[in-house]
Amino acid sequence: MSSKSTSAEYFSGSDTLEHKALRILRENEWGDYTLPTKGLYPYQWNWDSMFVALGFAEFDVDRAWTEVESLFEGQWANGMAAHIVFRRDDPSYFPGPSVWKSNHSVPTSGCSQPPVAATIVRDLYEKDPTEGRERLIEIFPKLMSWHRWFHTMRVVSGGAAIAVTHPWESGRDNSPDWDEALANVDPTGVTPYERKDLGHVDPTMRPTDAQYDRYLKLVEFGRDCGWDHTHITREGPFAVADPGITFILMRADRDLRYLAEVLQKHAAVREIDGWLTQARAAARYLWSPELGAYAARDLRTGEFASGVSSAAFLSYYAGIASSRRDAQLQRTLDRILEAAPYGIPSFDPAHEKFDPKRYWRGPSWAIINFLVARGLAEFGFAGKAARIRQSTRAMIEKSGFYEYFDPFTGEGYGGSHFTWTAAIWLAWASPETDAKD
Ligand code: 9WN
Repeated sequence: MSSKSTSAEYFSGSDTLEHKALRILRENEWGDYTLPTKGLYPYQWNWDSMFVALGFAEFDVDRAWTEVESLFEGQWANGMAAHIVFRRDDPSYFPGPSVWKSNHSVPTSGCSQPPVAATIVRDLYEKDPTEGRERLIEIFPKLMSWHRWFHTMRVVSGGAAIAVTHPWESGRDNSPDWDEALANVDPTGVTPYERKDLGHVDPTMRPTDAQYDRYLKLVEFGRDCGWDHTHITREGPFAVADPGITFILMRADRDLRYLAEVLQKHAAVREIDGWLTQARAAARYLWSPELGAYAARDLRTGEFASGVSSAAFLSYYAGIASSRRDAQLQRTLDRILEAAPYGIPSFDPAHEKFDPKRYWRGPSWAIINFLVARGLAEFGFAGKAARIRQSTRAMIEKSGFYEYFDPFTGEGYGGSHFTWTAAIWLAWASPETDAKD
């Protein structure tokens, strides 16, 4: 284990970024789980927790496993690992458990989030296979049933790409990827509510009220049908094939398959192989020749999103290679990285909908940068991966541990003291991690 294990230092007031990052993780710990950041997000979020586990793994692998295990306290009987695990009611966030009404014994939201967990479990296991084996045995069936849920409940019949039925499920809430499909959600009659996020963050950095009305309307639709996920995906007002979740799940399937081999779970290996037979068809469905990139696609209309989001470049992370498409995809990526020194911008800077400040409509996010760069490095694009890593490092060095960053100036936006940014610093972006190269 690295010098990070000498934990006395991080409460000693040392001002190195490494110690600040460690403090951010510890200060946001809430027993066995960790908040994204106090105030703005006072509960356990699904993919946040998994990135946080990666950060913890740099100095406390046992605590990292605990973070993963606690997330699955919010797993439903049908397999879904919920996007928020509430456990209690906190007035600083809306919508809370009384709005979602999940009917799960630990109150949760009613949708899921990008399934990075199996990949991170593999990372934890590989750090210490001897210690990790018992924990892997426990968590493995939970990961299987969550992936099975995606492959059955979030696929529209005959399709291969994974659908999101709420922008919150994608983890990229107000991305222009959802604009057209969201415009078809009628917000009439939504129960009046008060936004809490605007009490924490400047409104120019957050989704609009019109978007929030539709987010809430979709929650009401799910709640009113008793969270019948089959019905929501097939008949609900919003179902969009998401390159983010599709590619993240594809990668997670491959890592889960590896773990199934480790545990000699032969039936599981066969089941995962069945899921992976859909991978190429899913990628084909999401490819837009006009955009020169993978893109979200409205499952109700077949229409592609109007522009390129950073999720387009997760195909490498997913293990998808296609020489013809990749040549075009690389040109698109080069163009976007050239335009934005603190890339990857979450949406194409050349597009009219790009906004460098507003959440998933332009800002650069450390977690996406990490995932995309990881995939690029695995496919031999070492220079580009290093460039994305350097710009992630630079924006954190410049501004601190913000939720997201201006892709032109590196200025930090949204919540501060943000745990996933701290975790990505510790696991991947800090100069200390150069030793791993
Ligand atoms: C809704 C916690 C979460 C992230 C998401 C991000 C944001 C929530 C919100 O914060 O979403 O889930 O209220 O804005 O978009 O990716 O997991 O950090």
